[in-house]
Amino acid sequence: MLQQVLEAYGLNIAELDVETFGSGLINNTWKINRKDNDIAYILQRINHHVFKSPENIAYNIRLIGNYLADKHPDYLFVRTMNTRSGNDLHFIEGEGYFRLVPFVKDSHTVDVVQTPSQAYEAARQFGRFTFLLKDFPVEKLRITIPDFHNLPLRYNQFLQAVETGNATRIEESADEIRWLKEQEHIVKSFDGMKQNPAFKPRVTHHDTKISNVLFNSNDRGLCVIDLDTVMPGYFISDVGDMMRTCLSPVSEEEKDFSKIQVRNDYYKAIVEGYTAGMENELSDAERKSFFDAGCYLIYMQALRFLADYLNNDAYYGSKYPGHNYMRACNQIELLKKMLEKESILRSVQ
Ligand code: GN1
Ligand code: MG
Repeated sequence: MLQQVLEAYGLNIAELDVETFGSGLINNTWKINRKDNDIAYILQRINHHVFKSPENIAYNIRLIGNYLADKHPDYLFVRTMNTRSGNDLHFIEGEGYFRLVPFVKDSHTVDVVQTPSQAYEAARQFGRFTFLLKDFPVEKLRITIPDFHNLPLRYNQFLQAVETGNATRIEESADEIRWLKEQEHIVKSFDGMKQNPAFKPRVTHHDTKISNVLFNSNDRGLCVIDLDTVMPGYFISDVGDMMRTCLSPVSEEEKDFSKIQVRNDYYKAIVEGYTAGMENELSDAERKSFFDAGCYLIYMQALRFLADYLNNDAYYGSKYPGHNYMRACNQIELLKKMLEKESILRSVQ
């Protein structure tokens, strides 16, 4: 299969080393290294059960790439490569959709954030990406996953799973279900945010974990990658998912919950980095909502993991029994720690 894909790009598998790459849950990713020189590529198979129209992703990337090349030619935008027949996606019946991008030389990604300065750099890159596209007509972007960060809808999907999901799992999760329902006020707060015109729809990345930023050898941020979920959205999505994935020293996979923490210095780094990247674009109301952003996204992920567990792991899959239950409990713990720090974190602006 890989041989066939690489041939479409004019590459000969005999001249290449291929390794699986990254830690994403949705797409498959490989790093392709040339044996004769240090040129490398990243190959991805897009999960078309999740992204129902991969052409929409390709369309958005083309539009944004052209805009940035025209208005901000200095920005390092990692463009998708064309196949020999000139397409930016390669489809193989029964296998799916593939795309190839060049691997940026001397760049690296970070899987787990190590210092507040890395968090600052990452947040600045996500802010900068949205800032550079502030005059781009955001309504032209196609929706690659409808209602992706629609919290009320995610909450309803969770309630639905509690009604119709696996009965044994529902019983086992009774405490977590009750606690998540008690936090419904977060959904109300999200609704209020969406109705407030001070929150502007902008070009939003929607998957802002640290591993989606390229760093140079001095650990300075270069650009953002993984543009599958770039769509119209709100700043809370990007800031919130950074908080979800950077505030704690351990990830959503950690089973020892005593290691989960909300670190004030990383929170400050995200606020300052994002604000710097966005220059003066954030409204006062947005600037006051950094804490809420973290709560929205952590809560949303807890709902998504638990709903998936109740639905027999249909979306995220599971590497061991109870995996999505464990992930949901991890995110609940993170949200509890976040809520405990509300007053101190709200004072960081
Ligand atoms: C998925 O595949 P990955 O890791 O980039 C998910 C995100 C979740 C994340 C949780 C399209 O992202 O929304 O936050 O898992 N992406 C999609 O690890 O559902
Ligand atoms: Mg992703």
